[in-house]
Amino acid sequence: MAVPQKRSGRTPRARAATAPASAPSVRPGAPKRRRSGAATPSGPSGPPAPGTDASGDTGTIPSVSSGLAAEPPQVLADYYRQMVLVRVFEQRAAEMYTRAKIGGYCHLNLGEEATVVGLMAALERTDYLFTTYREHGYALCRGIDPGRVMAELFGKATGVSGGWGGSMHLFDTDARLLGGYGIVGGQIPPATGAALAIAYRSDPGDEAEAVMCLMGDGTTNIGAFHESLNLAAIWNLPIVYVVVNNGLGMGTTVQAASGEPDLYRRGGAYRIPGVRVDGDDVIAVRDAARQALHSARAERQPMLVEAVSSRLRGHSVVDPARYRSPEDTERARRLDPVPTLRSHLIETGILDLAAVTKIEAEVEDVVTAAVTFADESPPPAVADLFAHAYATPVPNTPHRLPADALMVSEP
Ligand SMILES: Cc1ncc(C[n+]2csc(CCOP(=O)(O)OP(=O)(O)O)c2C)c(N)n1
Ligand SMILES: [Mg+2]
Repeated sequence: MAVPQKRSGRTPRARAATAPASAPSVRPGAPKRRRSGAATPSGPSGPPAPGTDASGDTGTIPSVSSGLAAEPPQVLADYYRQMVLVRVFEQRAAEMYTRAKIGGYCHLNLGEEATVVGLMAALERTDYLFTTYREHGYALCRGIDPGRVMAELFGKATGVSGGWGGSMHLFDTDARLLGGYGIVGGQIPPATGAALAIAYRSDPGDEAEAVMCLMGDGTTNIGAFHESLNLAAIWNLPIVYVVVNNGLGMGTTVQAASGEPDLYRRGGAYRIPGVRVDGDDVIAVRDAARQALHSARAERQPMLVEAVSSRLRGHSVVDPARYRSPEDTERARRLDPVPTLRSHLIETGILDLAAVTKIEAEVEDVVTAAVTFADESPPPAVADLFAHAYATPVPNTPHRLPADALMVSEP
């Protein structure tokens, strides 16, 4: 397969087409160019510069956020509204699960709202998003109607995936949300492939498309993570891998599961620069993601962002999280980004109590309307049972499958 070549000024497609067939895409042992603007690694005599890898080898980048203080008030108010939307939507989803309106698996973003909103604020409409099963909030902040998201959780025909996907498989090509994956790490190869497609079809630049691929901390131990990062590095793909580090992969801590628990450094083996950011700070998350996306779209430099966050509840709605210590649970509550931003808005006079309460009441109404819409929507039609399946209906009918042309000889 012809692949994009390393560090070409030309587009990958043009370069691949003109490069001699025998030319290796990367000279073995050739030093890679360090990303411009990256923090300079310190020499052997001094400590590493802030944000750099201790070995000075991976080209990590410093945080660029100027913090909440420099942010226009209306932007902060909008982010607060979105965080409250995620919070209330997830609380209501948990309630609907206990009422048996939602079946199957259901994982919530409770506690991760600042990370969710910050990451989605960094994306352009033209960017592509691949995510995990813990993705309701991302779909909402990508602008998908809350009613369609809730209807998907209910398994209704009006749902964002037609009721076929459920909580873990939200998908919307208009919003460029390409899943929602229930298999841990399942999103990483297709996300990397989407970045490869972008690299083939278009030139790098400030307006170019890019891919954001989300995953949890536990996912960095999956083989596909390493294979994909390696390909992204040698092919110069416009992709940002984001690790949402909530400290736990189901009940297993990062320390117990990861040989390198500093997850922003896990791209180091592939010379992919990484940055760790406070996932409870919506502005810090947005700015780190924006900077990483800029490197991806303008320089075709794949990047890794680690957002350190906490989840307030169990792994899924049915997990009582008995493996967590009371101190850990208490810590997560203390760091809860929603009341933290609320207090900041009031204390700094950006919004008064009445304005904050109004936002919260409006969001409650939006979520109530979403639940009503989902509840009153019809289930998918039985006649459509096999509409999205590659297999033929049972009993088998002689209709042609996508791969048939490869298997049968045409007359
Ligand atoms: C390939 C695969 N292995 C195991 C599982 C079961 N499983 C579901 S979620 C999960 C933990 C993932 O943790 P993390 O990546 O940290 O994401 P988080 O749930 O914390 O958001 C596991 C092991 C799975 N779904 N797929
Ligand atoms: Mg996790």
